[in-house]
Amino acid sequence: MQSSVRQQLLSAFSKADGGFVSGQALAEILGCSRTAIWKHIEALRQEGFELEAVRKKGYRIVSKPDKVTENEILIGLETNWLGKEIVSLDTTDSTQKEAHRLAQEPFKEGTVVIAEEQTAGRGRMARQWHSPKHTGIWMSVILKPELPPYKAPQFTLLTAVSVVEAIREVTGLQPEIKWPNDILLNGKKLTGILTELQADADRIHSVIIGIGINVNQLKFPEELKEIATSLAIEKGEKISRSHIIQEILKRLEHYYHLYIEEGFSDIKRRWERYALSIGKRISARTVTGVLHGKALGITEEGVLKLLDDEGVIHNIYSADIEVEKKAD
Ligand code: BTX
Repeated sequence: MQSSVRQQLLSAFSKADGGFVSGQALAEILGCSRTAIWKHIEALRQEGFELEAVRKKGYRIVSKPDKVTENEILIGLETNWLGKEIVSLDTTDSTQKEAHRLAQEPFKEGTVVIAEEQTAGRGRMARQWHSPKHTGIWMSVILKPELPPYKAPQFTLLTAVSVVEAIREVTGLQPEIKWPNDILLNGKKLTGILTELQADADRIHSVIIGIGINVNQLKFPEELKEIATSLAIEKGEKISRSHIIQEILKRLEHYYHLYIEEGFSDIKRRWERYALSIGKRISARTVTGVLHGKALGITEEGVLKLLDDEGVIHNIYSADIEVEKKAD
């Protein structure tokens, strides 16, 4: 089905909010015959949408498929531009890789790449990200802010705030952020964020934000068992992936505008509210060694400030941190 026709059709059902829309009304909105409408409806059914057709009333959506297809996300998506272009893949090596390729084309900002499965999902520093089929959210968002590259870490923090708030909204669970890019539930890793850049020395061309969320997995491979969790495990029920994606995209768009127009302070405040390590004693493993001390907070640039036992404040740009058991 052509993308614009599909968007119009889904937007008409979205506005009806579960109610019927007559074939005549759909034909007028889409500017095509009622026979053509019927064909479009059949195409949606093929994708897993359950649609009821009642004579003299028209059509209504009874249920959406539990897939993260383009249509699934578009229906009910409350953004103005972010995620209006969705590239949805059944399987791919890494959505980051695909997004990097697309970012070089004259693609619109806000394109989202999403996959049901990644065969080579990646984390920071060439680590692997386990991305099994149909269970998680594996997506990459392309943004093109006119900013210098040193501002890029802020996008990780802005994304973390968006993800935490989306999860709170949909599930009522209260995840915590572990600087710089993890979101945890009950001390276990639920989400990883990977912010990558296409940039020259002074200017960002594209920010590619990779978001991996464990949603409906009920078990993990041996090596992740002790450290990973999913929303379904924590909540005890299956969670709609597309609903979470919609809520994330809505907030990402909002905080992105807020950031560009008013700066980072509101987002920083929210981030610190959800962060688990701030004010606590931590150890930070950097490439040059391990630092111990109290996490004071983050700067406007998203840099972590650590006060060591000699009273020296360190700016930490990249590290893996652990909250130490000993009270400060
Ligand atoms: P990270 O380097 O902070 O975390 C990677 C580490 O997390 C791994 O070494 C492993 O210990 C653990 N891990 C791997 N898979 C999982 C999982 N599913 N749940 C919990 N822990 C896990 C985090 O990097 C950034 C991850 C971004 C993933 C997204 S998915 C969409 C996009 N495409 C892509 O290839 N990467 C991003």
